[in-house]
Amino acid sequence: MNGDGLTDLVVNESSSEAVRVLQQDATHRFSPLSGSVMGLERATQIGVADCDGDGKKDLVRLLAGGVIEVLRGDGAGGFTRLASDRFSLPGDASNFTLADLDRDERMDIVALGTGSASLYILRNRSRRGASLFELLPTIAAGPSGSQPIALSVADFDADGLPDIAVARAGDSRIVLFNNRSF
Ligand SMILES: [Ca+2]
Ligand SMILES: [Ca+2]
Ligand SMILES: [Ca+2]
Repeated sequence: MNGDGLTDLVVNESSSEAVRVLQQDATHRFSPLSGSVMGLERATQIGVADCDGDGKKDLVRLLAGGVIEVLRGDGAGGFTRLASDRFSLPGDASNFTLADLDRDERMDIVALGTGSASLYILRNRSRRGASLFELLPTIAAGPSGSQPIALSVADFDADGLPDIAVARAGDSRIVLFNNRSF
């Protein structure tokens, strides 16, 4: 997170509703990076990716009400929170994954709708210094009551495009969504 070549940890603290960055030193010990703790709305999940292509890792957070918030990293372990870096999904989401679905080298967001059995995709249209995610049409992840609970992205048919797998608790199935959109 601070560009020193050593992998750091980002911790989503649900008790204090904060994010904390733990930096690794050369002896492989982790210590809190000063100024890295942010008082935030509670997030159910966080992810790390360089969303705006400036070479610095950003944080992606899933908030209640189906809101995705991007905190832009400064490359030194600090993050900027801007009101314009929030993107609404059509409904509440239980979890998300980051994947470059259209292979434009910008990480897109795939989220699983809560209760609605829906897949939500936010296509990354960000430019350097400006986060922008465009909501694509919702995809049905299964019939109502199929309870999708987990998703994963990988190129399952080896055509070079990442596909989406959804695990459903209601009918005990794993369903593949072949990427033909891009
Ligand atoms: Ca960035
Ligand atoms: Ca992309
Ligand atoms: Ca594929």
